Amino acid sequence: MARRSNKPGLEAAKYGDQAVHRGQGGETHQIAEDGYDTLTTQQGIPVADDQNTLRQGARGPALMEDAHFREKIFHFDHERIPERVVHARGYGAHGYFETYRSLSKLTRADIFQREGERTPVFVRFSTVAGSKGSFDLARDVRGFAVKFYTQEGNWDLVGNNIPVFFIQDAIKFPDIIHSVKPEPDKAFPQAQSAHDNFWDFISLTPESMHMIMWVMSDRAIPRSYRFMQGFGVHTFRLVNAKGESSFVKFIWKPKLGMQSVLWNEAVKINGADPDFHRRDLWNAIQSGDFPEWELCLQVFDQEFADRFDFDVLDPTKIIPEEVLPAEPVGRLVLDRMPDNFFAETEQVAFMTQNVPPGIEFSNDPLLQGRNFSYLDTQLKRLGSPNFAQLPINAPKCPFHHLQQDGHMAFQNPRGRANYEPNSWGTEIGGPRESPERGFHTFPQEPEGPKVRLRPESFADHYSQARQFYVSQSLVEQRHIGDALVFELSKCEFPAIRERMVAHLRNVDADLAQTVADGLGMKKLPPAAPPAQKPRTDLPPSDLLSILKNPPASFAGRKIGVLVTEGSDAQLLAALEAAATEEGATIEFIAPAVGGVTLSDGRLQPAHHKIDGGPSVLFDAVALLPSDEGIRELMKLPPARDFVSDAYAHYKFIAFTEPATKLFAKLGLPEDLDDGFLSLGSDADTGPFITQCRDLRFWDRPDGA
Ligand code: HDE
Repeated sequence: MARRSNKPGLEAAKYGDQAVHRGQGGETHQIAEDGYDTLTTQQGIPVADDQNTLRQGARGPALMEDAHFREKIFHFDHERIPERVVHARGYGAHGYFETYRSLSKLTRADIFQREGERTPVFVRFSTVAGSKGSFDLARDVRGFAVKFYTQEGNWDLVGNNIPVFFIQDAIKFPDIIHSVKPEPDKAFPQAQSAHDNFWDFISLTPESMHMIMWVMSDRAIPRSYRFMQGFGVHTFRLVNAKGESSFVKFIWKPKLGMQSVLWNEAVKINGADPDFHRRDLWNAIQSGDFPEWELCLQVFDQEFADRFDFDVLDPTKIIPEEVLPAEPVGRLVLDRMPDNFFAETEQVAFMTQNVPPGIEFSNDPLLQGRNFSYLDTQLKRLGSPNFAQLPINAPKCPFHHLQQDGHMAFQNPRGRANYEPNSWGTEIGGPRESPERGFHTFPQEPEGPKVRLRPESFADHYSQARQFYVSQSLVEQRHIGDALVFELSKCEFPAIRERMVAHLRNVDADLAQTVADGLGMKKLPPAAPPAQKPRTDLPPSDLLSILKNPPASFAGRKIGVLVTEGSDAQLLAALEAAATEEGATIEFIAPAVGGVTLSDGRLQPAHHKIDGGPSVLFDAVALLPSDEGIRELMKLPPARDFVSDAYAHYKFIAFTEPATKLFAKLGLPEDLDDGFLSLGSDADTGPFITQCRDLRFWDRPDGA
């Protein structure tokens, strides 16, 4: 059991089998050592009995003087804090950011001055709509929030895995979020956009159409956090030491490439393993397979902004990389899980307004509104203006300010100076401003009178929605159509469905027709009147597609290997070796978790009993039953589901001959397609791994 200790100076900790627990600030704080393992109260008073309350007589009433009981229950009663109003469900990790080169020509930001410099980071991934206890594979945007602990203060790049947003002005944020959250009278549906309120709002908000294309695409059901891109979304500003400014968009690209799951898989994964994404990140980092992303910058000047097709301040628009390439400037590596979820992942407070000198904002009205919102929300959630003193939020560079007191202040400045100017001199007079080092805001000229007005340049709501759609492969386009049909089929009000199809007519005629057919709509509604005529001349951007940009290898992926009594030991060893060589992992699934005895008499323990390890949890499967094993397997419904799902989800399937009996029982075509690979006893398993690099065999006609 972990015990809390205040013994100073201990470097290593040991409890149970686990050793060395560093706190988020690097200090050791959960310690139990010989001679130092007595349970105490928070006041340090040793506890003699933690099993029974103090009572008057063995069967008598409890006594109010039981301070240990009172303290324990009091603390338990106060364990919960409000969950985040959005992005409540999340998972975080520590790591570092390493620069490829100096960007001093572009920015004076200290983090970008020196080649090869590493800056510590904490990253939190999240879903948006669901509450803390919801499932990982909701169809939703994913948060991708990075806190860089730079030498000139914390920089929070609070992004998403989608480069645009639903709305153009922060004043609409409560509305979009209310609409997607559980309906207020019913308190459901949880973590889902497939309901009337959401689509009602969307169908009345044409500016959301571009974002809707992304959210209905496979981007909204990522295979794991490790396989998704991240985006700063807004246009930001970089300012160099001479005070020269350029605009920038930030993009994170995963080294392992992008990958998503199918909707039918997502639904099943949520039942089989609601923590699928958490588990994936945990397993990867704990096994030393550290995920990496490259930070890429799209840098441009005012002249580019003036001639670009859309307003660079409009957060519902992207700048296609074919128009403006994104240059890699550094890498992010996540290499350490938090010691304690609550202390770090739950209490981390990201704020868009945290930018160090050299990085600034544009006038994007969504970003400006966010800068206002994030401070408020932290106070509500963490309950004290001193939340920046929590180790996960505190800067790792020296910091000096004259703010003091308040709830939970444990870093009040020493000495008599708590104001400035003062005449006490720097020794005892505290910190002073520094015109040289300090943050100077870029002196942008104001524009025009005070107005509540949406600029004309934000009026095109459909052209980039169309560009995204036509940039997708046919498979991906089909998924977008299916997702829209699924979601809108959950809307009870025909008028909402019709309004959506009316918008889709401005995006793409085929898509509108597909969705109308899927909804059983007898007649197409007229196209929605657009604020500005949609363009059809924007060229497709292949980089917007996941499938057109496949990964270079099967590294980081997982193969589910179904084994039975008597499975071929040699084959299994060969498969494991080939997978490891590729950087992929293998998990064994067997009729019982205790495992199976292989052909060479060796016991192979299983990771999963068959009904706890469905094929949706894996990227590819190998079915290696023996002659005797297949008979038992065929009697098990989960074994049948394992195979039929792998088939329907277009997965690559390696198999030994006995498995064909199961294929026949499931009614799979006798003439197996090229997504299947038969393995003999001394087979080379390399080709199967090579095949798996394509991730799915999309040519299968009867998939999900
Ligand atoms: Fe957020 N958002 N947001 N958001 N957001 C929050 O801050 C808000 C927006 C994003 O892992 C809240 O600490 C407003 C865009 C992430 O802790 C809150 C608007 C993008 C996270 C808030 C937006 C984001 C948040 C809730 C419209 C992508 C999770 C809890 C103007 C660029 C950070 C919290 C974490 C969290 C407000 C829109 C990303 C309430 C008002 C656009 C990744 O402050």
